[in-house]
Amino acid sequence: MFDTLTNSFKAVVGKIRYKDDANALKKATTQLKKELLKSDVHHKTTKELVMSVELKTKQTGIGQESFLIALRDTLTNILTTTGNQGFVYSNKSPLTTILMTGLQGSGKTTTTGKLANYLKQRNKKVLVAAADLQRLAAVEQLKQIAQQIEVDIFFDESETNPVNIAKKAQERAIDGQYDVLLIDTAGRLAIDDELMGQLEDVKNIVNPDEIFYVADALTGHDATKTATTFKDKIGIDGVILSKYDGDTKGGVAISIAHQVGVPLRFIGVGEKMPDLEVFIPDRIVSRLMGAGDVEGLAEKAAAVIDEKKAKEVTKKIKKGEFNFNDFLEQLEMMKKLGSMKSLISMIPGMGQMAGQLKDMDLENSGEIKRIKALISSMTPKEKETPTLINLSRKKRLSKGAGLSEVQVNKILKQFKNASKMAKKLSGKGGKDMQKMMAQMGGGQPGGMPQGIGR
Ligand SMILES: Nc1nc2c(ncn2[C@@H]2O[C@H](COP(=O)(O)OP(=O)(O)OP(=O)(O)O)[C@@H](O)[C@H]2O)c(=O)[nH]1
Ligand SMILES: [Mg+2]
Repeated sequence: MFDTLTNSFKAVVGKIRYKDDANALKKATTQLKKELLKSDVHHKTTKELVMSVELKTKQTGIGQESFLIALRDTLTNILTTTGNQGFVYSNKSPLTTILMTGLQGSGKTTTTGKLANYLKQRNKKVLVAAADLQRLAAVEQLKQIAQQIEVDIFFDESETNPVNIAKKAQERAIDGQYDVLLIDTAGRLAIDDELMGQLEDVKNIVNPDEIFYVADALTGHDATKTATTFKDKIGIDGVILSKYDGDTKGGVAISIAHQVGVPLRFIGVGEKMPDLEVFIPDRIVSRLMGAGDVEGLAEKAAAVIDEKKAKEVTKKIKKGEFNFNDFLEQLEMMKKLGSMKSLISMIPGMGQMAGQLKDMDLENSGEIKRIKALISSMTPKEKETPTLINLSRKKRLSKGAGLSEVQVNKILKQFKNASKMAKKLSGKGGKDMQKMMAQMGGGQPGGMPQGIGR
């Protein structure tokens, strides 16, 4: 995610070897400037950043440490823009209304789903509204997302005016005592005055607490330009940078808030619902400096892991009662944590590794698909009591799940090993559930890296 930038910073810092070496500082700042521009950091931001780092380093005496501190402070300053951070609830009413805006295909609908999922995990009652009537399949797309994350949706197929949809959705949200209403709108070209006018009308009728602009990271500097246009035309309170996972340069995230004058609130780091990260400047700086984001990781895990369930499972393991239903539940929980790659980059010192790692896809990994197929072919009794599964049952399962007997045996063995190991681990206080997950998630190669998600 941030690995290109982190590597650049490392290389730059490496230029300063001795104390008070003004020449080396000059070389370092020159390279810093080059690297930032190459990463697509806006040229104005780059200039300010480099000047500030140079000045601050000189103030405290040239050296690697002072340079690092200067870089850290400057980055934090640049990323911090006046305005809200993360998701902020209304202080005017019990309902928080958010209007989602952005260009065609920028990721509005996906991000609406991701935000809804993020809020749901934090125990909020969320309603999403399908106010994109421009594209034929738009309502259907949001319906599918809402169903997938189990969040309520408001749509009205007899309605042709998005303004009315937004209004009705808000009434529904108030009546239904929802905490948050997210209104997904039609994609538009910045120059499309008609659509912009429509957005303005929606804004006037629902009076949203915040307007989010979803910017596609892959459009580079254009993301900054279009966000500025939207800010000037209708006013925005936050930017969400989508598709950051595909952005190998990464610099847009550094300069967009600074240039637009609106905070970057979230970044989208994949196509799936959990692939959304809250953008808190000092945490991001920590990641940029290769120091990870322990706070963010803990917060993410706390939102996803059900403490009560985790305890129940630990108990079962200790008693040797861990079964296939528990196994599936654990897999689902892992899925909710989102992309492995982004999780790993939050662990101190692991940023580098995340860059080399091919992302593991919990939903589509062949291994997990096979495990799921096998378990879903089991009878409820078999799921509850793994020891029931004998040779003839194995044969039936292999046919039912479309797997070879070798594959079935392999999975069952993995499960057995995992339960054994889990039992051992839970004896030591039940802390190392993750290691158990690592065993289960695919056994040997391609399995989950150990010790993640604590
Ligand atoms: N890799 C990746 N893909 C993303 C991300 N966010 C969105 N996408 C993909 O981008 C494409 C467009 O996303 P949508 O959410 O439909 O975009 P939209 O802005 O609603 O599009 P319109 O409604 O047509 O304007 C889809 O294929 C999404 O899966 C992200 O963070 N990472
Ligand atoms: Mg859409």
